[in-house]
Amino acid sequence: STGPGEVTRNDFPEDFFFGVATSAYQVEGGRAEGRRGDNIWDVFSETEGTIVIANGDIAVDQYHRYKEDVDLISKLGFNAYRFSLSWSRIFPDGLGTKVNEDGISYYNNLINALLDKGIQPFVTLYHWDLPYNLQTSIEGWLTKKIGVFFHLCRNLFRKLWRQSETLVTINEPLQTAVNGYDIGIFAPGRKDNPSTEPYLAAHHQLLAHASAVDVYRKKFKAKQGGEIGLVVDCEWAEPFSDRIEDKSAAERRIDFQLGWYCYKHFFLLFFYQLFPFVKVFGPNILWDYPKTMRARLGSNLPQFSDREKELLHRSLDFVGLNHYTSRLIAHMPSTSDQFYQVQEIEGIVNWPGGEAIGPRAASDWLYVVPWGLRKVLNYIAKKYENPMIYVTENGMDDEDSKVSALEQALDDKMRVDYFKGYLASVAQAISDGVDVRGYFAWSLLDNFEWAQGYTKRFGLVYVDYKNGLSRHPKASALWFSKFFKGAQ
Ligand code: GBH
Repeated sequence: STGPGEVTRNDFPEDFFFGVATSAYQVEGGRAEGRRGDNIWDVFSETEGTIVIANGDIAVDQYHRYKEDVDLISKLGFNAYRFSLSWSRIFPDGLGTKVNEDGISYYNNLINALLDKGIQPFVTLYHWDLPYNLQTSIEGWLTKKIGVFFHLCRNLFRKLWRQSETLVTINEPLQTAVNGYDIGIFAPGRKDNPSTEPYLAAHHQLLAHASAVDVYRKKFKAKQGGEIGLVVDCEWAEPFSDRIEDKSAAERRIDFQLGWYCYKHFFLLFFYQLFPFVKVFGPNILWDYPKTMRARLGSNLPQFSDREKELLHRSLDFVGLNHYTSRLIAHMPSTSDQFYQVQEIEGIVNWPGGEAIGPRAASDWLYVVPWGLRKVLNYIAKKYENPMIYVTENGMDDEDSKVSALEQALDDKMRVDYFKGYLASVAQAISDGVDVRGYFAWSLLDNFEWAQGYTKRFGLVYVDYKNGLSRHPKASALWFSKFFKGAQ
């Protein structure tokens, strides 16, 4: 087997995508420019008492430096860039009726700059920066009316789709549901109704996703080709022990991350569509929430109509997976209706003997466990009939306060080992038969790390916040360049 350090470019198919990823609010800045409307993070980061100690008003200024950043991506040798569109830059009031041409042209320019360099754009429509007006006027993701998302997508497809071939509707609906509506550490910062709101927010994200995919399929795909999917985040859940309770706790943990947003029985549905009369007598195989969730949440988990289930059922051309870390999971009786308690699980970072599951990065949730990625990839392949998968995010952070000199920041040995280990794990999954088509390192640049502000640095490229936001490739960025040239 391939151990860390032995992974090479030849372990991946020739047409494999190797990219870097970012999101609009984390890198763009230009808050007051180009007639961009406010979003919920603009307001959340100004609210006293949130743990955010900074904001994305300027961020790392990609709005003005996109050409420099595209050159950088190209020089390093990546062939794909995953970024997101700021919804309120294109529709300042979020409603999808009045298009702001300044926003459209910014993204057209970015996409053209990428295509000029032969870099494939992977466009995410929504990475957490909901137009503020949609939060105040219709309660954001809590109501079905958020289906105005539909209009957003329709217009975007018309204006931008032609130039980009891979589209993600929503980034990590789980994080919006849980951090936005259960513990409230992310915008919109709600935490008073943890037994209902996370499930409504998730439900409406799924419906918005499904209707966006439906429009895209009917109006654009036939003419323009391309592919569309959802990005889910999933840590690997390794049973803490061989006890049956711990094994099913670990299964449950994955249901509450992945199963919440993915479908099963794709081929059976196809068969039902060919022979509709069979469906009347056959088992109900339409998409639905996992049984483990229904059992614990009952009527707090909303219901789908059959039509919605069918839409969702065929809504993924690919699964986008964000994966950073793994955790040991043990059974723990439920103590409250909060998200983690409801699952009846406990996440543990030390093996029974006391040894850590892996070295810790800067963030307290991020342990380096390369073998976990191979396991998640195999799990998805097995459970969901071997779908096409992109690893849409993978990476680790350094603590800003521990960086005292530039040379030290650029010498990121631990990150080099992280990427070696995780890429080897992807290569192993591919030889296991998993259909992985691309891999994106998070992130191109150090950037605004949500509730952690600028205190955590995930970049392959260092951003000097005290020196004009200048960009400096770290050893890990240079490692990728050598990896692409086959000179390891
Ligand atoms: C990704 O989510 C996001 O898509 C990306 O925007 C982000 O920059 C990246 O992670 C790195 O965090 O209590 O404040 O420490 C991955 C799932 C969700 C994992 C939030 C960490 C804890 C936040 N992440 N979670 S905090």
